Amino acid sequence: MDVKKVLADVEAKNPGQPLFLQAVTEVLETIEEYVAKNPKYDDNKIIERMVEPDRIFQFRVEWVDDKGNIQINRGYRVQFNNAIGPYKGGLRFHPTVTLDTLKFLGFEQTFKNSLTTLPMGGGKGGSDFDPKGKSDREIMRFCQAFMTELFKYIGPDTDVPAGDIGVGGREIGFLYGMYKKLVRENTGVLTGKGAGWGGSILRPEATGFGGVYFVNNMLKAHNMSIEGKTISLSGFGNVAWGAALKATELGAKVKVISGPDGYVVNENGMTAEQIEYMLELRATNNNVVKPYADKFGTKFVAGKKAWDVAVDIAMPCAFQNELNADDAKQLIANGVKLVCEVSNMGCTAEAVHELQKAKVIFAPGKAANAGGVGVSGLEMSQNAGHISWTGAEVDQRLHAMMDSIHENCIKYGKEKDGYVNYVKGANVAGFIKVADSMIELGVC
Ligand code: 2IT
Repeated sequence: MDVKKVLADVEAKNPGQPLFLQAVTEVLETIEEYVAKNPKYDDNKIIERMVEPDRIFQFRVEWVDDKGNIQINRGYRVQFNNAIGPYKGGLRFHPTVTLDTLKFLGFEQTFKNSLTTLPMGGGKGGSDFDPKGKSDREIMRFCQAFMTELFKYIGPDTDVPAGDIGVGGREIGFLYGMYKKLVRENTGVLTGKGAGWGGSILRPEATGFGGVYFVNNMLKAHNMSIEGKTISLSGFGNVAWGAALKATELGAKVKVISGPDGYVVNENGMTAEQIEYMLELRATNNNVVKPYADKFGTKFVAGKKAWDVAVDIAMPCAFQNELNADDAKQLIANGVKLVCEVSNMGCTAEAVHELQKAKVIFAPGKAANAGGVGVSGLEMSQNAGHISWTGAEVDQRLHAMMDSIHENCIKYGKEKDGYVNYVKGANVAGFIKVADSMIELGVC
């Protein structure tokens, strides 16, 4: 594989899509060596086939706001690769969403889902709809309008969406309600459903819990423990909430959480009440963290990122490219031991380079946040079997998935000097399963 040529082709064919190009570049650069050693991949043009999504749907979503005005948004579903199972991946509702965003996320999802050990292909969807400042009824009407188009392209064995930024349990409820009305079926076509109507126990916590299990595995592999470690989390949404809950339970101190407006400092870690309040904050649809500081009397630093504060562990849990090279240098100068992306592509390529150069233990989102989609896969299994597992059963399977991903990262990512390149490990391991399946399935 001539990486430079493939990347030049991807750039030429996908103009104005820097996020997609960033995601593809990271994968191709880290799997290059493995692909070169195994000519079957080039013989079957696997790379060229993998960087092209299977298909993309784009549609108009029209709905009426509380004032009676007609609103128009754009909706998408990118079905990226279904070699190993039905398309699977979240829906993002955020004003920055473009086709570029969803192609990068769908591409990442293909590798991540492969790592989970479950048979799930990669997909992603969403809209430029901005939930900020919207009433619950407006959110409901938007979700219903979105589903009147999306339902044509999805199905429990075809494509199974879930939540992502801006889409949580409330939105999945409104989406699923409309889906059921349209198709008159109760199937597991969406995951992240409520526990009373087909959802899996632990799905809301799964991304954050899985992220912390992965951090724990990384620390153990480097003869350290999570107990007593200080942590900064960006965001206060579902992912940061789950991470705060599990990290605190395991004896770590969550020192920082943040929002687009700034960050708050919890000098002694977080209390159960403070962790619970994160959910309330998200439900206000205001997207600010300052009310947390007002409520609990903690320090609030306006307009700054979480990465300013000295901690042992930094976990980006909010948005792509939220941690850049300067942030990485600041964290390194402050003695950070480990950086774990829990958001998808939370670090810029330059930041990853800085962290790896300084030999900071670093994990990419597609490995560390796979517990979310992993438990979505478990929700699909429960729905297909018309059964529900206990929290303990789901947690045990989540643990097993995160352990497997960590082992694979070590297997394919350990370098000669002993440093574990988790990015390379995750990409190679994720690639092998999808690529080999594509070969076995033939050109079709
Ligand atoms: O990025 C992700 O893995 C998700 N948003 C979760 C996807 C899913 O299908 O649960």
